[in-house]
This record gives sequence, C-alpha cells and structure tokens, in this order.
Amino acid sequence: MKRRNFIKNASITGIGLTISTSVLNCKDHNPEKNHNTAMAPINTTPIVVATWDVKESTQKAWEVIQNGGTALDAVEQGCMVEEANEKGQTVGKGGLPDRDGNVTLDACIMDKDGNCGSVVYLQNITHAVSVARKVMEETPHVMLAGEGAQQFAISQGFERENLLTDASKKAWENWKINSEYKPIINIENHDTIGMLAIDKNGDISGACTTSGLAYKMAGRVGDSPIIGSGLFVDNEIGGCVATGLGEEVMKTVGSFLVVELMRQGKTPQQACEEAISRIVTKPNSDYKNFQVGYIAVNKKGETGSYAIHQHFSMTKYQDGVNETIQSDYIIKT
Ligand code: SD4
Repeated sequence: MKRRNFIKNASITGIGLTISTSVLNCKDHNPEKNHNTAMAPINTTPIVVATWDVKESTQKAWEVIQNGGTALDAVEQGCMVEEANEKGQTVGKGGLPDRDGNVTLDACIMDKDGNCGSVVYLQNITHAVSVARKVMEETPHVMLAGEGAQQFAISQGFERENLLTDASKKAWENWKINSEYKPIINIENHDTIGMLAIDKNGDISGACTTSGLAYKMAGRVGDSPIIGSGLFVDNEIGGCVATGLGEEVMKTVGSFLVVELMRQGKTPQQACEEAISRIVTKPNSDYKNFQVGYIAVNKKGETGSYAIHQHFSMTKYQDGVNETIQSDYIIKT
C-alpha cells in the first residue's frame, strides 16, 4: 500500500474508533441503560432546508409539515417540485444528459429510523426521489441501479417519460461541438437539490435528487444517491446533504462526516466548515477548479452551510419565513 493511502486509511480508522468509543461511553446512546428514560425530542419546531434557491420546493415541504405530514413526506414532496420543473437543468425532467445524450438520474432518501432507499443511473422516470422511497419501503434493499431500477419503478406504477427536453438537447448539441471531456459544476445557479426537514414531532428526514454532472461519462454515478456521501440523517443528531463535484464528496464520505462532527459537539456550521476543509487540504487537491457545498441541521433546529467557492446558497423555511441565504465559503480570493 502506498504511504499516502496508508495514512488516509489509518485516519479513517481513527475516526471510526473515536466514534465507537464516544457511543459506548455516552449513556444517551445506550438503549439498554435508557430503557426507562425515553429521550425527549429537543426540538419540535419544524424547519425545512434545501441546497440552492429552491423556495417553491421548501414552500411545498413546509406545507406538508403544516398539514401534519412527516418530515419524510415533506422532503419527498419538496424534491418532487424541482424534479418536475423542466426549466431546472440539473434535476429530474429537463436535466442535462450524459455525453451520449441520455438523461440519467441519481436520488436517495433517509428517514428518522435510519432506513434509506436509493436509485442510481435511473432513466425515463421523472420522480427519482419517489422511486428511492419505494426502494426503501417496498424492497429488502437499499439501492437499485439502471434498468433494474426502471423496471421496479414501472412495476410500482411510475410512467416512462422522455426526460430530455428540447432545451437540454440543444445545450448538449452545442456542447458536442467542442466536446472536450470536462464535466461542469454549476456554481452560480441552482443545482442538485438536497433537502432536510424536521417535522412537528421533532423527527428528521432527508432526500437528495439530481441528474448529476452535465455531459458525464455513460454510467457515471455521483455522490447524490450514496448514503453517507450525498445525504446522511441520524435522528438523534441531525442531517446533512451535499452538492457539487460528487467524486470529492464520496472520497471524504462528506455527509456522514458532517453528522459525526455534530455528534462530537460541533455546530452544524462548524461541521460543514470542517468537512469542506478536509477536501481543500487534501494533498494535491484541485479545489480551485471544483465546487462542493454542504448544508446541515441539528436536532435543535440550528443550521449551517458552507462551500468551497462563492455563490452557493441554502433555502430555509423556519418560523413561517422562506428565504434563500448566501453561504460562506473557504476560498476568498
Ligand atoms: C454529482 N453532486 O452528481 C452531484 C452534482 C451536483 O452541483 O451536485 N452538482 O456529483
């Protein structure tokens, strides 16, 4: 094993040991010891947060919660708004295709009990997040891919649709003229939607849905459907979702890292900053040329968001106010 890889692996193991020890030492995490002292929810004030400026999506999720729905219903239905929006070229219908002209979707969802479902390389079905939920609820599996995922979706009543809109086809045809293979991260407009919500019971769920990198290689899958990378939720601690260059999020298991940092006592903001710093400080990191952004919420309803570059934003619906907030970022020059 190369030394660099050895050091990386050793430090990952180190984190694992720290976590296990803290879990063992913390009586709040020991179900046996706490048998008669059920943990009261710390926060019962609903909140919805999402990556980028997606106020219609957070509005929908908020309404679901106000009408008595669960955080799980809220994140699914909130994400569905953007998946159906043909003008959004990074999610669901109208998403930009891979370099061969095929629109392929990645999505996942995770509930308060730690259940999760995911679809990767899904074609011809608009609501990837809902298929992910069906994987979670109707199968013994966590992840379905490609043709199998599509067949499963159809068996669950989803309709086959052509997801490549005229606008996205045109953009792809223009890209092909100078088709240097260089997948683009959109750092200025909205992108992959990741959403976290706390419902009236104080329970947390999250979801993430995307068409992935524009003009990616056929078969490429990013972080968005990978539990622990694009999304992670622990109902005792909080949740995190990621956007940006999925390869870099996967290499650091970003969303899981943020939740574990919150478990160790960091605020959501501090945890997001630390996770971004891990990417930027990696040896030979090419961080100047890619974007990664995280948003997080903890059990108290405190939030954080942080990115490598400027122009990342988080939309937050809390106390009846639906607003998009520019995130702080690490590269100031
Ligand atoms: C991916 N993380 O497929 C997604 C894309 C994205 O901002 O979020 N772009 O890597």
